[in-house]
Amino acid sequence: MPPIIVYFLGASRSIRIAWLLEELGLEYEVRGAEREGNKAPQWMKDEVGGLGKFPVLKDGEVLVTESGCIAEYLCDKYDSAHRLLPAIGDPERYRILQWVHAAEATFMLHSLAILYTRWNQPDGDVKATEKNLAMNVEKDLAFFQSELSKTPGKFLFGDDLCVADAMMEFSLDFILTRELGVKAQEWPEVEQYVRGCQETGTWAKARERTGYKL
Ligand SMILES: N[C@@H](CCC(=O)N[C@@H](CS)C(=O)NCC(=O)O)C(=O)O
Repeated sequence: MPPIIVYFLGASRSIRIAWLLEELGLEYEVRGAEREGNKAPQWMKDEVGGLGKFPVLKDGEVLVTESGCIAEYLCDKYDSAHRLLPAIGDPERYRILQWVHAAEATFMLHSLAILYTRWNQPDGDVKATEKNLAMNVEKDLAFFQSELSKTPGKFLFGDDLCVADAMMEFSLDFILTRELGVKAQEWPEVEQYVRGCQETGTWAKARERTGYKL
């Protein structure tokens, strides 16, 4: 089998997939580059086709897009012990998948609205718009913190990492680092959670392999 290829765009959600590949102990090739003027280089888009957004995973003949879908694919195919994601039908699976989806469809959706406002409305009343949009991000982070406080360990479901953490770490780090709707209050528990994720050996290895920096 040819090695798994991860198409990795610098400073992006692609880190989720490199981290998961490290967690699963899989061999993989990193193919990618930094952005050129906020966009992925054309050669990357040409190689994978489709929408031209990254990460993209190539596993032999199988091409998978959308980081959440790639995460689920990798678990279903390579996590036969169900360490990162429980089996189909197990109620715990859906408690975990809730976060896999929320990472994109809630946390990134709400925070990107603020970033896009900054980028696209330079002459408008960005501050007032940001303040309104920040309410969603604040609710998201408050919910995350309250769920986190229910766990006895440092990750979302205890001391063992799962696929929810591999998805949520980037969303939260992105929100905190780009200061998207977080200025009204401090989020020490969220910061500590992100640090805990980044202190895992597999995250560090993924960063080293890919040159990732947010
Ligand atoms: N929902 C998608 C989002 C993918 C996405 O928007 N990727 C951005 C970077 S984080 C991208 O590839 N941008 C490059 C471009 O627009 O040229 C996922 O989770 O994979």
